[in-house]
Amino acid sequence: MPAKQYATSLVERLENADLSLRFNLQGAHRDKPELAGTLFTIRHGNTSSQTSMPAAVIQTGLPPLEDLHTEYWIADKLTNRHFPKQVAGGIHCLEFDKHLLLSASSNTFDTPQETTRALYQQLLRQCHADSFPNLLRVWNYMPNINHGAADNEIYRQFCIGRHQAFIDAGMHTSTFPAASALSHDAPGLLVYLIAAKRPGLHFENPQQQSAYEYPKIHGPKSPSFARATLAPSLNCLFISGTASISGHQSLHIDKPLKQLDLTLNNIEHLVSDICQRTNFKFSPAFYKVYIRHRKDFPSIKNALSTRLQNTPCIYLQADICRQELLLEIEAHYTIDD
Ligand code: 3EB
Repeated sequence: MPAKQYATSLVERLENADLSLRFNLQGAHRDKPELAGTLFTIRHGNTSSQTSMPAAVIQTGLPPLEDLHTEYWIADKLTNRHFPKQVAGGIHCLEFDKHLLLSASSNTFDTPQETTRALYQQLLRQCHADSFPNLLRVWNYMPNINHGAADNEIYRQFCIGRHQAFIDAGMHTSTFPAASALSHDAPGLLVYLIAAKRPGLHFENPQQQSAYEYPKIHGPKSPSFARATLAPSLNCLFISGTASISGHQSLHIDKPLKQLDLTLNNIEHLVSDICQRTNFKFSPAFYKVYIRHRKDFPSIKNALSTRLQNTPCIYLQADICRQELLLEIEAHYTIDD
């Protein structure tokens, strides 16, 4: 699409923005009532779940590396939020202003390819049944992501199953959404996603090969995700899990701080490229930092604090989808007025 036409269509979309997302990170020792306007919360770690929370709660098995363990997703200018419900296949649904939050998990993950395909098929069926066919953002948390040799590795098998389900649902590379895929301490695969009536705009990073075009040395089916998805209807830019990868190659083996540097450079380059293409400005809202080894947490946190200044960060322990990667960072930006 020509740049001018593209910018115009973005402005139109923005003017139709339903709501505006905000984020707040919290730890334990919080006896405030639910934060006003909370749309849903993501609680990390196997903390005992609180009952009688009015908002939708998704619980992951990602161990937090410090006291902050809960993401509050807050909606300003929300006009309509349905009551959270559970539908066929144990899928949890929350509908809000032309968007759908879905989550589902499997009990086990012994056959990752088949389980992933089946879980995704159920989720995508639900999106279509409710007329929210456009994926804006997907999170994937699975047990033992690096177990299994070569192409039997759990992550690689997961990639095959996800791709099959996407193709079955009529999707292609141009509709793949921003995503993250990490290991967590739970027996099954947890997938949660945001889908919408209107499509988001997906972007690639000029410094990285598109993940869906990675060569086969990284697995028989390349990963199905975009580097970023702009969701004007949420006033939000979702940056996918990003790591120390240049082109398609992992760099800085065994050097966590160098990996951090390249990861942040990748994110900054991607965001400034999207700025240029769209003429929008973005402000960082929060970063989610996945670290493989607990011992690397203090030095990574120290380096990140200097570089990011006031951007809130949540730090979680997670194995990353390639054995040599020591960290991965996903980011959430809001569109400036
Ligand atoms: C990468 O850039 C690192 O399979 O959904 C990052 C984000 C990664 C999402 C996914 C994988 C995924 O290839 C890994």
